[in-house]
Amino acid sequence: MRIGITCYPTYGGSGVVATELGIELAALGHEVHFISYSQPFRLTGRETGIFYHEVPVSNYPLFEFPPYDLALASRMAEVAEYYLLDLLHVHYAIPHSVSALLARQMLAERGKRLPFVTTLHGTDITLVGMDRSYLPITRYSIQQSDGVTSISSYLKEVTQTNFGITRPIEVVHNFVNCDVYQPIADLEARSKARRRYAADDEFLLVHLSNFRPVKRVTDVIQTFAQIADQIPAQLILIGDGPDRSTAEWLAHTLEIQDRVHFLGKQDRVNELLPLADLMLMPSEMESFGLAALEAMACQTPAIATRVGGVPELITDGVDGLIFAVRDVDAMAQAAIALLTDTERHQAMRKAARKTAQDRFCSTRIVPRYVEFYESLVART
Ligand code: GMT
Repeated sequence: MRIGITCYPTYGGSGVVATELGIELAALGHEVHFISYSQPFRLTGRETGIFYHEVPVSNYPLFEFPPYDLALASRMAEVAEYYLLDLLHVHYAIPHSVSALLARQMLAERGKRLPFVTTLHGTDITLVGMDRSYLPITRYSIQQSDGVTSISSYLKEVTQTNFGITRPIEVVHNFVNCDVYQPIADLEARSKARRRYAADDEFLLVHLSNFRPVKRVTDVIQTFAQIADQIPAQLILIGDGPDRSTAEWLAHTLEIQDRVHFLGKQDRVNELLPLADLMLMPSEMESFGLAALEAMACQTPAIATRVGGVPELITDGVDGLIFAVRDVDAMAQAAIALLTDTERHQAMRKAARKTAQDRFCSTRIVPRYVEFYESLVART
């Protein structure tokens, strides 16, 4: 098939899923065309079967807000026509779904078909989408999509309830490539790489996010401060965003700055996650929790919060631990108890990898998208 994909190309879960999906589809022999304002950050531009089409947004003194949505719709229609796309798959409803709807209408007028799939990722529904200025148009474009998928059952229910969506929504969970995200088999190589951040007798914890308020990065620092007070430990934080400086300030205030390493945005998180013993993901909301899944595939279980779709990923006490949002004390005590119980920790590490492999590997999930595309193209 020839598939167009639009996503936010910057750091964020929806862009990661869209990019990884494109890579997997191309590996299966499909032709994938990314249409976005810049090249998705996990692409090199040299992948076979993947093409990137930039959306130029020209400015004009009259435009206080350059209309990206319109430029995107035009580019979608052009690319679909020139490259004979079978369908468009847009990730994150706002504004991508609306642009796809316009592109479909533009082509329909000229007798051409361009069905589109909208995948809902989370904040497009739970935060941004609930804003009154976006809600009616978001609802309309979801309703008008030829196919809609959601990354968790939780998000499907929220979309149906809060948006009054009546059309079918297919749940297709987030996925991970279990060959790319895996434990480091060579233990000596792992120890060597790990020594960049922690001594052999220290535990290593990790956090990975876009440092938005919803991620509660300050809870990561508070939790870690309690852990480091009781046992030897270091923390690496991967990513960047609005709450980074507050987190840095807090690390200094709590006098743990020497044990907290802010790594910023990293391209190859699959090389860092397997170095850690435990992930901290104390989010206010996660529609799924892709970062935890990526860590689990590397045999790094997560301490997370009982929110959104997280319980669809983590079975509490088996392949991770889940707590109430803000319960920093409980998360810290649980982390200490787990890390100091080698047998239980090892069992949880193995269970985490098993969950990723058995339920969320790209080899299981990506074919579901392909089937979904095929049924949609046959129907429209
Ligand atoms: O996590 C974010 O803030 C980014 C956001 C996005 O849409 O880019 O991530 C959402 O999509 C991910 C991939 O589907 C999910 O795994 C995340 O749980 C979800 N984030 C939230 O719901 C806060």
